[in-house]
Amino acid sequence: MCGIVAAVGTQDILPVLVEGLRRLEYRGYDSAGVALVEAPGVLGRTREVGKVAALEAALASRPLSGRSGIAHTRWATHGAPSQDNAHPHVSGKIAVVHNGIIENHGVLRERLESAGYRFDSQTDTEVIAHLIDKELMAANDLTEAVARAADQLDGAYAMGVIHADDPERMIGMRQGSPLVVGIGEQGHYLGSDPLALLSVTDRFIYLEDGDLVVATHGHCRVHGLASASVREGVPVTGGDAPEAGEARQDSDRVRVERPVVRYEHDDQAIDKGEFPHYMLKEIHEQPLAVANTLEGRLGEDEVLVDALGDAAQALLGATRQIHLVACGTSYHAALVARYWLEELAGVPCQVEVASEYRYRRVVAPEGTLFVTLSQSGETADTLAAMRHALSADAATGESPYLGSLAICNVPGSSLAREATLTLLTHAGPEIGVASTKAFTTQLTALMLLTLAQRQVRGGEAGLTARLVRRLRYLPTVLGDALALDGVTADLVDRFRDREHSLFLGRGAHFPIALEGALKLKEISYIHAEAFAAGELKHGPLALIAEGMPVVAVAPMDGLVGKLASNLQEVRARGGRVLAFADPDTGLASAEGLEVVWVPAVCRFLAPIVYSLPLQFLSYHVAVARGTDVDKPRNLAKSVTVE
Ligand code: HGA
Repeated sequence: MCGIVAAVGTQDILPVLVEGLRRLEYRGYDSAGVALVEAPGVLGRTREVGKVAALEAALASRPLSGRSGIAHTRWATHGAPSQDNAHPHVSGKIAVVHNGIIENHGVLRERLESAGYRFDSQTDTEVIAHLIDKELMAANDLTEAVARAADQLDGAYAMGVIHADDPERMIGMRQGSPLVVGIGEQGHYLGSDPLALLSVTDRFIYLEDGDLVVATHGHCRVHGLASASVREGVPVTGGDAPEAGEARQDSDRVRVERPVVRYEHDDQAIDKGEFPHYMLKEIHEQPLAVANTLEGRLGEDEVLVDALGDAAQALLGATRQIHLVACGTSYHAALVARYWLEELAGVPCQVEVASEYRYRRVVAPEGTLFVTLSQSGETADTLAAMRHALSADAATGESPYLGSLAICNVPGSSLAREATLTLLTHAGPEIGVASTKAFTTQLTALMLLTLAQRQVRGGEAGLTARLVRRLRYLPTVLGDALALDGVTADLVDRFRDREHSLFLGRGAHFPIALEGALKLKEISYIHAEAFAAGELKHGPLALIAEGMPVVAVAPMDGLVGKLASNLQEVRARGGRVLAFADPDTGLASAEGLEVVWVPAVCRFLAPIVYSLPLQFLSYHVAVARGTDVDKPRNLAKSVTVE
């Protein structure tokens, strides 16, 4: 998704902006641009379609410099990827970068056109620039003008704004899309996520919805909506005189103090190191990532429920059923967890994609816990679903839910801040668009949740203890499974020239088949469908033709015999089966069937281990087909628009 970087400092900030854009490249984008106040009254802007490298080349031939500026990588929602549609957008002396969607851009555009504004792009963003310009004529103050413009916008946005006559000031604002403020020695910064700014600071303010920040190189003031501040009990420190060069606050906002949070990071985590792609590096990081998810959360024979958060005992103790809501890969993790939660903890469980959940009336019986999953903690649909779930019901005046639990990877993200309880996955930064370690660490966190739920419900302790011991051993098994890297690299010929494929699994491995198919289509662009193998004869068998690649997930569980029969049906029709299997299954390579052994693992943890060969397979097929593995076409990492 779009990435924002902005800076105001004591020296030329172009290098900071370009480095920030490079660090945001992983999010997926189609064009990039930058605007700086080069001298009082002079805005310099450069925009290019394509990669940040193209922008850098343009800047090399026509350099820009200045002490305040904004920059952007765009993932088009309104208007095709083009130079005219690339951000920053300019109106008069104002330049704006924006992440999100302005839903009422049509009416605003008409209104602005009748007021004499000419549009140079098809974007919704350009209305923001013109609106601010128009409001500035009435308000005569940039902060006030931004706030007044924002009041007219419906939808989601994070934005950065500069003004040619005000080289010392930058303004940021968020409503529904993420934005952080970086506090540095040499200035202040804005970023869509902290990763963009780690070269200049590790101290951040995570803005809340409605927050407007005004920053010079030496000062940074956050103005929050008065009602929100009171509701959240945030101390209001307004009333002091504005700093020189700082505008007075707008009427509906008050000065608020937001905590400054230190971002713990390891610079190697955002470096590809010896690997050709982030995705391959992140697949190999899974033993460590899963060990980090487990760290401090396992006792001798049980999950340390209190280590899951202060509210965990009370919340899980009162839970009678669970609604799991997520998108994409996280949704697949939730589907696996349904099998675990119902079998191991006896908790009724419902799973739904967030984009559907948020637009229907859901009946949540008393004692329902709302659980969300999102790598970034900023996934727009998931966040909106959680807000919808926790908002008051019109009839009762209360949320029908007991509370919420967010499983995510980014501390300080919106989901982490707003949920009643947060279970961080500690996977480290995930840069590849196709999620790998975020998925297996989510599964690990969900197993911790399952066992915690089993414990608080008084489930038989022997099985809990055995599973805890196996969980502790899981990083070692995942380490063994890394050997499948080379094995799967030798299998790509089956897929390289194919346009269609099927994935099959049963039980908790059906969602793993779904995830395997998603991975393959995301990065190799081969059409891949997944089915619960028992469903084959109810339709999908019609797709099987000579040579059709069919991937089967075949660990040692009670359903493997049934799965073997399903595979016979495929082979009898000319399909070529590739089965990832446990040696104890008795499956053996034969005509139309190639079996690849996966390290032995107990059936409950097998979904985590069997994810690895499927990730490796997609990776190697994508490399063989020459696609852009880390940044597949049309996709973005942190899906912050609806
Ligand atoms: N709507 C804007 C910004 C898109 C965006 O935030 N993508 O992640 C545009 O289309 O330019």
